[in-house]
Amino acid sequence: MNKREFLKKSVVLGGAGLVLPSLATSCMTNTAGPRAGASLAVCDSEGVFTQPALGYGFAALEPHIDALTMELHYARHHAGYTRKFNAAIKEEGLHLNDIEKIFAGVSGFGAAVRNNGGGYYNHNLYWKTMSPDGGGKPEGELLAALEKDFGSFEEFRALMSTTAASLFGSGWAWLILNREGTLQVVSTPNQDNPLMDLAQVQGRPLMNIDVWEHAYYLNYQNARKAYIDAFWNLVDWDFVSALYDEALASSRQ
Ligand code: MN3
Repeated sequence: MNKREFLKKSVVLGGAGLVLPSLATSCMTNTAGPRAGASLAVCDSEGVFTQPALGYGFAALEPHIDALTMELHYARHHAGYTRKFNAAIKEEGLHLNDIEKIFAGVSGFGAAVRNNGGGYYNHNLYWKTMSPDGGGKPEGELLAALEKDFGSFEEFRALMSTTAASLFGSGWAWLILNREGTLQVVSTPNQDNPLMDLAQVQGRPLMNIDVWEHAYYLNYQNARKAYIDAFWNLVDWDFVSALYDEALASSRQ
């Protein structure tokens, strides 16, 4: 079997959930298998990180997020991070395609890996956090955990909104499962994320909200709070719940 055949075969096997030795093309997150988390970092057969398909049209999130904002955000900003992330990896001679391993050691790499790698991953999660069929509130285990750790779903939502609204400058607000196994709301500056070794609080991201001005300025101008209020009409709780289940499972390994 030549190298190309081996790599192709490995990708197929990886999708079936077999754990393989570390492969150059393994850009999935830690565990192989058909997981929601695997959609957050995708590679082609050459091991180049690619931008996952959006999954809905640019206009699908209207009236909460307008089509032009979505198009510029996905096709320009996010595409740019993706391109520059791959260039930065090449530049540093990194032979690491597991994005979680890159983030776990990101303080040892150049700023271009940190900023563009974060920009690549963070937006992958953001697009998945939202859906035209989203909104409402979660059910089941995730709802129970939110109630346990925040008092109620409404209190969680208020805390995440305030965290996003009060973040100074550009960055992200997150719901994470922290290392103690507790749900926590955190923010990160710029394109940092809670998987990075230099994050103030580390944990597994379950959902995020982009509060860079490019995420809302065309429609909401400086009214960040109005954008955040509208965001809750879009949250795909099925996806967030699937990530929560996977984060719990991996924390028990
Ligand atoms: Mn953005």
